[in-house]
Amino acid sequence: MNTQKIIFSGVQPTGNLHLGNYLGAIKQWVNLQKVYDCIFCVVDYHAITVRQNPDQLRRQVLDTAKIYLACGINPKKSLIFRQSDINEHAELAWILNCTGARMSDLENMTQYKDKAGKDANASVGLFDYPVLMAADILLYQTNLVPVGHDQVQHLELTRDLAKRFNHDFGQVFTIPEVQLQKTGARIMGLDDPTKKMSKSAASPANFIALTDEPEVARKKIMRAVTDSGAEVIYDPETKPAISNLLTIYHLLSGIDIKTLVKKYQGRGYGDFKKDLAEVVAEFLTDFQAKLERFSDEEVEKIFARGAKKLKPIAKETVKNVKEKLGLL
Ligand code: AQP
Repeated sequence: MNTQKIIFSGVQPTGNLHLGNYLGAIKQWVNLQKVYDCIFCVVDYHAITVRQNPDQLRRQVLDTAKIYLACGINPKKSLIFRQSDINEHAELAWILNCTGARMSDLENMTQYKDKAGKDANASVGLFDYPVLMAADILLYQTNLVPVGHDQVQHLELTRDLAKRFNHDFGQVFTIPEVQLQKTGARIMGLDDPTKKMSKSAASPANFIALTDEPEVARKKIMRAVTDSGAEVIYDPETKPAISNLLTIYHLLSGIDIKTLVKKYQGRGYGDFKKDLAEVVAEFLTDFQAKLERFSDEEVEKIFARGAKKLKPIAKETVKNVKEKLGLL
């Protein structure tokens, strides 16, 4: 690693990665890797905060890395690794649990409230997930974390934990900044534009998975809920559904939103959706052709290389932390 900015981000290998994950997070990774030292993790320890089928999890870890590669992450430029290959993630999370994280911090996390709801059987891991995320980021002295909007609150906590530790025990951690896309940081569900597109949504009509058959995706776009009225207008407040579809169209085609609005003036939702369905289907066809090129063996080699380079950095951070605490 040289002295330039360090970028860290990751995705949970749970369910089907979707257009929200791509447009909100992974797409910006591809550009960032041209300029910075990037580390992209498949965060399997996060995945087990809810019960997983072991065989399926093994498969999804590899498939998630293949998605990174098919999206354009270059393993010769960026490091890709599996979180559980570096045990310092869990070790630092425990230390941060004890040194800076407060019950009140975690009780305020909206994602926990959304996911656990009133389920008394929700795991402690699900509650504590933001502290593990902080450990992931802080281990590598990360400067920038490119994520979707739903992770902003977790990033704030990461910054707080780092500041508290540095203040209470002495300087160890770099304070990371969040990096959001100008548009696309919050892609909404196709079945409900008031909630974000999510892998764990109750209905597959909520999302376009990156592995959806192009024909299936086409139908999902045609059936996506729309707003009252018939005009293609960009106004997320009053027209959340059509604004979300315009955002997806813009990000996949590169055509700016103003031009799209002009193009569909007076033409209604039908024409607009038909064209967007085509854009999405073309994107998926191209993406899935790339996805097929990567083998499990290749991914395992990329993971091994990532872990080999990153383990010493993680070890060094944990050593510094332990020294400050009197554990070494
Ligand atoms: N709808 C979204 N719009 C923009 N960005 C999004 N991200 C997730 N959903 C959207 C971003 O994708 C990255 C990886 O997310 P994750 O898999 O680690 O977990 P998540 O944020 O909880 O995503 P999901 O899809 O909603 O998964 P489940 O349903 O498993 O919780 C992150 O940068 C996230 O911001």
